[in-house]
Amino acid sequence: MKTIYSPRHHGHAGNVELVAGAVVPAFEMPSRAEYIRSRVEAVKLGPILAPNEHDIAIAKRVHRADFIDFLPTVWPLWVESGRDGTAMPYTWPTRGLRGDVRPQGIDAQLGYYSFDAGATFVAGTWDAIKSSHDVAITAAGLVKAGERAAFALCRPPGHHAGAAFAGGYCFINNAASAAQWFVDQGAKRVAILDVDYHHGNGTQEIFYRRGDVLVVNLHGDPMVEYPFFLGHADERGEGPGEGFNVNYPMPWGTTWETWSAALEEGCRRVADYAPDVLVVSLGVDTFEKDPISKFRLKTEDYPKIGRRIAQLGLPTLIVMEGGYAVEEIGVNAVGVLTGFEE
Ligand code: SP5
Ligand code: ZN
Repeated sequence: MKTIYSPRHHGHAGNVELVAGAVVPAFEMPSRAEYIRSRVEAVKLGPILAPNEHDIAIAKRVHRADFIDFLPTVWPLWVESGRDGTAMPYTWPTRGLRGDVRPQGIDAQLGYYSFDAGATFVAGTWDAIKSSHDVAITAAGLVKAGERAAFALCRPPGHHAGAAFAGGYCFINNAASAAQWFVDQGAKRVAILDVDYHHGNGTQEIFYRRGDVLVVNLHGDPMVEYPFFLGHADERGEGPGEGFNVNYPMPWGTTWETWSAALEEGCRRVADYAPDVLVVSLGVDTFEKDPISKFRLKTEDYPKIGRRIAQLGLPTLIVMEGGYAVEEIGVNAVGVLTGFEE
């Protein structure tokens, strides 16, 4: 399997996040991608290739144009306002406030275009976001050209980003944009299988009213787990999308036995849908030692995930999302890929 990777992710570095009322170094850090890249090399998974540049108009097929156009302006506006450090929002348009009027100034607009304080900007962030999207679309191109599978080593990740908001370390929804790209290239049906520990709220929102993109999510129960405000089992899609969104929320402490049963059901839903192509949102924050997550998958479980997904027999684009046990992220993520190839 070929891996698409860009060193431009390195510019998105030194960010901070809020944990329990304190400002701490962000869990989503550059070494994540480097551990994965090293492991791809160590196991000789296949060539590691640079992405091609793709028009950002591709991302505007799933995101609102004004949101995408805002992203490259954040850091310059932040600096213009006399700040440095990490650009981060602090106020959001929740219930009872106006979410339909775009206010002025960097603080107001950061809040308008996000749902939490978890998608922060430094000088190199926009370039990293753009390169991550290029990685996803380039890897999608390999699958479209006939490769059985390709690995998009995306960083920053994407699945929390919705049509007009960033959040949860995510800015552009790489998996959603790639899925839409397949549709625009002629795919009649695309399935997205999201195995990250956190619910892929952005992906769900983007495709919620569509029947041509099936979205299947396995994740921590939003009653107790981030992102808290989406991901329940009764969210099944709306209108033409009715029945084409499937959520498997699971409790803290979930082990392989329960998780793999949900994977089995999810894979059956994908198989019944008979898509032309599958996009996997691959997070390995389901790992027992993940510092921000509470499932208990073991390193030996990840190849089994890859094997089950491969059994679907579909052209498959694998897009990197989360995973914060940094030293083990390479072994676990690449474990899925080697399992897929067995
Ligand atoms: C792509 C992805 O996996 N995004 C996850 C975003 C999670 N943001 C919330 C982090 C909550 C951190 N809680 C830390 C507990 C440390 N003991
Ligand atoms: Zn996650």
